Amino acid sequence: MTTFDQISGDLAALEIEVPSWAYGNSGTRFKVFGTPGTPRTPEEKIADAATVHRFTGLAPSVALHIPWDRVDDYAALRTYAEDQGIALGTINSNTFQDDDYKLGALTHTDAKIRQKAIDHHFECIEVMDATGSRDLKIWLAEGSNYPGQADMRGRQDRLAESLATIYERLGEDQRMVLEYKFFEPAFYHTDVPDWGTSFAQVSALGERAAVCLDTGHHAPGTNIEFIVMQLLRLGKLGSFDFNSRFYADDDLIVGAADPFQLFRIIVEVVRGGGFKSVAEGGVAFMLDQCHNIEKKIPGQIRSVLNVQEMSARALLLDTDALAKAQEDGDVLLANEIFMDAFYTDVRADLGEWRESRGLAADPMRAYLASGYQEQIETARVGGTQAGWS
Ligand code: LRH
Ligand code: MN
Ligand code: MN
Repeated sequence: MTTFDQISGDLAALEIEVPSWAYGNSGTRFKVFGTPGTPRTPEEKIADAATVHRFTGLAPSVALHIPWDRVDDYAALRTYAEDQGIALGTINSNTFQDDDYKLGALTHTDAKIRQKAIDHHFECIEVMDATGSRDLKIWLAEGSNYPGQADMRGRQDRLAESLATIYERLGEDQRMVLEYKFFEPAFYHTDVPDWGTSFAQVSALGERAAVCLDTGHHAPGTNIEFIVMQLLRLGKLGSFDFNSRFYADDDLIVGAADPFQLFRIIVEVVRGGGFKSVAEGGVAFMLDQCHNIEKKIPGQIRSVLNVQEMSARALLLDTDALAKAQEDGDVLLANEIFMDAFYTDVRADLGEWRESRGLAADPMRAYLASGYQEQIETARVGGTQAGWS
């Protein structure tokens, strides 16, 4: 049996990047509900992200989305974040909210529009230079709605060319991660619909390009941990966008809909050697979520705690005993060992572990008692929309 003491060192490597857009108002295409205290500026989003880190010790960086978080002076934004105790993380490009991109961006048949989309990515790389960010994350909304509408093959070729042009612009210490999604907003075909396409595209680019796996971007029933295993095996799992879903890309709190799936995913990350700090080359853990009806900061606190809890359980898996049971062909024992780790209640141990590191045993209660929520609700009026809904 693995004990909690044995895993506490590994657990300390856990870093979860939070998305700036989780702090803005968001919703569905039916309604965006305003939430009191919502940030009005990128700085206020960063302050909220820093608050999540202060209470949990788990979220040392915040991802930005350009243009949602566009500012005049990114170096100043970086200093602002560092003064708050966090770093600016992944820079997300956005080619899904411009009329010019209705029929495609990096894949468009018109070279001028492709260049415009490439230039946007060059701008993102300049932002990264100023913010000190390592990763450029690309998610493409492009595809088609009707059979025959587009030449899927030609689009794939243009995509390869556009990505290569962007990749060449990256600095030595920068990476590109290419996110896939099986549908939405395109409903017939999507240009990067699955891990295989993302893998093929990033493999053609080179060492510093990898796949981003958003847990909400697969068909229901997909064995996501198999994909995690395969990408780690191939050395191409760059990052996660964590969230949970009941139906499609619901962007609910990670671990809320299916904690067992989150556990299984993290087991494969550990198995594949990816459970390390980002500095040591681990897979980047990010959240990509929205809090449409719940308060945003507590929603983010719950999310990072869920990841921590499932990470602890995954680390507790007795891998030696499991390997033996697997080799012996002992189906039921192997499954029992696996489930034992999943069913272990780590909450009390985690509480003590946090206290030993100067944090509150229960970060959620500590935040709610801190007065921060009341303070922002009074001070901020007219918070911004996250941008995508
Ligand atoms: C697309 C996506 C992608 C975007 C984010 C806002 O569904 O997952 O990562 O950048 O949502
Ligand atoms: Mn995503
Ligand atoms: Mn998504």
